[in-house]
Order: sequence, then structure tokens, then C-alpha cells
Amino acid sequence: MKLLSDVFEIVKKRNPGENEFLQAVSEVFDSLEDVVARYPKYLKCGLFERLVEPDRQIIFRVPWTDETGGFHVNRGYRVQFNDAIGPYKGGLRFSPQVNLSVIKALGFEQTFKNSLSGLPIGGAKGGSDFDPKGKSDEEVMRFCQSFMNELFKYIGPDEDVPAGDQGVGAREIGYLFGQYKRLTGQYHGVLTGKGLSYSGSLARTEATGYGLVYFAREMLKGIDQSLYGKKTVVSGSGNVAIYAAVKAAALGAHVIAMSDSQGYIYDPNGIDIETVRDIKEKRRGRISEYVNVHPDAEYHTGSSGIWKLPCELAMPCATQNEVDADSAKALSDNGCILLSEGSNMSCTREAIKIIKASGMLYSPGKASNAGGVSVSALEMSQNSMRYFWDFETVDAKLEEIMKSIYKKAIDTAADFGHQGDIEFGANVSAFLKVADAMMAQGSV
Ligand code: NDP
Ligand code: 2IT
Repeated sequence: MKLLSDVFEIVKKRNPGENEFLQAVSEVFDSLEDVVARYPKYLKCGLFERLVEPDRQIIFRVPWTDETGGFHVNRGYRVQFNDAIGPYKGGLRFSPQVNLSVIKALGFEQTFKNSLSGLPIGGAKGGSDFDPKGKSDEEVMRFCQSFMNELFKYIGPDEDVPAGDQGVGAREIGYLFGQYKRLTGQYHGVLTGKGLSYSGSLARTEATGYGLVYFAREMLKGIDQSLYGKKTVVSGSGNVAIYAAVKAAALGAHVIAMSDSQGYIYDPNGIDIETVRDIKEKRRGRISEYVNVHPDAEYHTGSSGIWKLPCELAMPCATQNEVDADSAKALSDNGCILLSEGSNMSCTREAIKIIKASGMLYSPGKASNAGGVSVSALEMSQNSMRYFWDFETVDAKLEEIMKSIYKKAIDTAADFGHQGDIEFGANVSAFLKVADAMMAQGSV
């Protein structure tokens, strides 16, 4: 009989050079040795080989023209990873760093995250190597329309429901939705993260960041601590980072630093989040502009320096592998007690090992950033009902979902003798649900 390590060797051979994807698979597989020992049936029936192969990978040409009539071609992706527990669900990322490996890694992660949410959604991810930075609204609109001209063939409210991610926010979702509607004549919940005037959900914008902080609060409760008064570093200054900082501050944390892809700001007085929102949400500017409004703050070029700042709570909310071994070591040396991932796959494998060995609390993105997709699923529910819930109702559901994910992870970890290991508990609990659904449906 094959071992899990043999399966991983096959994955490596079949997906050469796909480093991000291999990283995501090995992170999950490392937690599953104990599952295989307890339940050999999964290995016997070849479930792991099936789990690591996406159901479908769609790659397409996206031609568009710029303001001057110049012609461009980007590459579009949609990887429909696994629909064992519900229709495919997951975001779209527009960034020059996008490639098949990144999208497969994110789609694989999404399958487990969506399982943890407890809601009936399968896993997918998509996007393009298009960079929305520096483009006019009209250029972004033309790109989104061209992207949807192909994508619409593969999505639907009971089939596959994309949403936002890096580089895809309310503006892009609006253009994508408009084009889907034009092409199909259908007005339904085929995308989430829609504007509030056209069937979006209240609290979706805030959901990932708020959910991250609700999750961190549960982790801290586990060691009889709270966020109150804790020096907190939040990397990034996009959708996830901004609402993580808002909620952390509302619960009494002292948020001292944020960043963007070019550098970070340190404000000993506490980050003024309204200034950050004005720069990043309203003007799509650079985080460096913060010091023009707050001269006591410092701006440093290079984003990774943010992890050298002494802090008690670290919430990476920018991108994958933003915390490497050096950064993890600096955090633990400086007395940080918690790292909770807001971005997907924030930490390298080496960084996770250092963080866990140091005794810091650690949560992987698939658990702690699941608030975004959870409220997306609530948006789907509201669209199906042709109804809406008020902000407090959605926010209360979000809070309950984050608490339940924490409990699932902690209880599963304890059940397997890995007390307190949230990464292990999240991976195993998420896996068991997906695996059992696949077996029940005869897909193995
Ligand atoms: P946004 O595009 O809104 O923001 C991304 C932020 O990260 C920007 O501030 C960007 O800076 C910064 N950034 C990008 N690359 C780097 C880098 N290499 N170093 C430092 N900063 C960087 O994206 P989101 O906030 O939506 O997504 C952030 C992360 O959260 C991603 O990993 C995403 O997959 C994950 N996530 C998002 C969810 C959502 O609902 N949106 C849900 C769950 C997870 P700049 O302005 O310079 O580009
Ligand atoms: O990584 C993620 O969970 C997201 N980008 C959100 C996906 C969604 O469908 O809301």
C-alpha cells in the first residue's frame, strides 16, 4: 500500500515547478499522517490522489485595449478544485504574480477553508496576471468585461460563484457582474462581494478582517488573555488589513504598523485607520503618504521590515509567504505571543515551524481568514431568498462561525492528542468533512 509520502512524491512529479501548490499540499499532508494511521480507508481507496487533482482547470486569453488604443493580452484562470460539499466558491485575484501554481495553491486551500466554514460551499480560485494598479477605471472595466466574456461559460449560482481577492474589490466585481448579466440575461447571485445597491450583503466588506480578529480573540481567550492594550502589527493595507485593524482597535488593541507592497508605516501613537482608508480605499495611493498627515509616524521602504517591530500580536494580511524564517524568529525574539494569518498561506513552512516551536499561538489562514468566504456564502443565501439581513445579523452570524471554526480546530486537535495545535486541528477537521463527502458520493 502507498504511504502519504509516496502520494506527495507523485504530486511533485505531476506538478513540476509549482512551488506554491506543492507548499499548500505538503502543509495539509503533514497534518494527515495521524488520520491515515487511524483511518487507513482513505489511503486504501486512493482518496489523496483524487484530492490533490483539481476537478477542472480553465485557462483563457483575455485581450483588452488601453486608453491609447494599445493592445494587451493577459491570461485568465479558474481552477475548480473540489465540489464535494457544495458549488465551487472562491475569489479572483488580479496581480502580476498570478500563475497556475498560485491559483492551484489557493484553490486547494479554499477547499479546506470552505469545509471549516460549515457552509455548503466547495473550493475554487481564479484570476489573472493583469495588474489593476495604475490603470484607469475604463481600462479596468474593459479588462473585466473581456475576462467575463470567457468566464461566464463556466460559472453560475449553483455551479461556481467567484468573489474578490487581491486586486479585485467592489469596482471589479461591479464590472464583472454587469458583463455577466449582459451576456446571460440572468440576475442572480453568481458573484459575491457585490455592491449594496445591487444585492450585495452588508458586512461582506468587513468580514475577512473582522472574522480574523474574532478568531484571534478566541485564541487569546484560550490562554486567558485578550486583545486589550496589546501592541499589534497588521501587514497590508487592503480589504483584509483595513478591517482587521478597525476591529482590533475597536476591541482595545494598539495597532502600531501597516504596510503595502513598497514599504511600511510605524505610528507609535496608534495607526489612524481613517487616514489609511482615505489613502488606500478612496485614492488608491501609497501607504508612504501617511506620514504627510502624521509627522510623528515613520515610513520605511521594504515591506518585510514590519516583522522586526516589537509587538505582541502579528496579523499578516498582505500576501503568501510574507513571513519568512527570519521574520518569524524576530517576532518570537521580540516577545510576540500570537500570529494569526489574514492572508492565505502568509507564512513559509520554515516560519510556521519556528513560530510553533517558540510557543507562540498560530492559526493558518484557512481557519482565521474564513470570515470572508463565510459571509460570501451568507450573501448567496440572501440572494436565493431575494432578501437581506441587517448588518448586526450578518456580523453576529460571522462571529458565531469564527467561534465554531476555532472550536472545531481545538476539539479535533485534542481528539488526536495534539492539544492546542490549531493548524493540525483545522487541517484534519476540514479534511475529514471533504473526504467523507467524496466517499459518500462515490467519487473515489
Ligand atoms: P487587496 O488587494 O485589497 O490588498 C492587498 C494588500 O497587500 C495591499 O495593501 C498590497 O499593497 C499589499 N501587498 C501585496 N503584495 C505585497 C507584498 N509582497 N508585501 C507587502 N504587501 C503586499 O487584497 P485583500 O486584502 O483582499 O487580500 C489580502 C490577502 O488576504 C490575500 O492573501 C488574500 O488571498 C487574502 N484573503 C482575502 C479575502 C477577501 O475577502 N478579500 C478573504 C480571505 C483571504 P499595494 O497596495 O502596494 O498593492
Ligand atoms: O481567499 C478567500 O477566501 C477569498 N478571497 C474570499 C472568497 C469568497 O468567495 O468570498
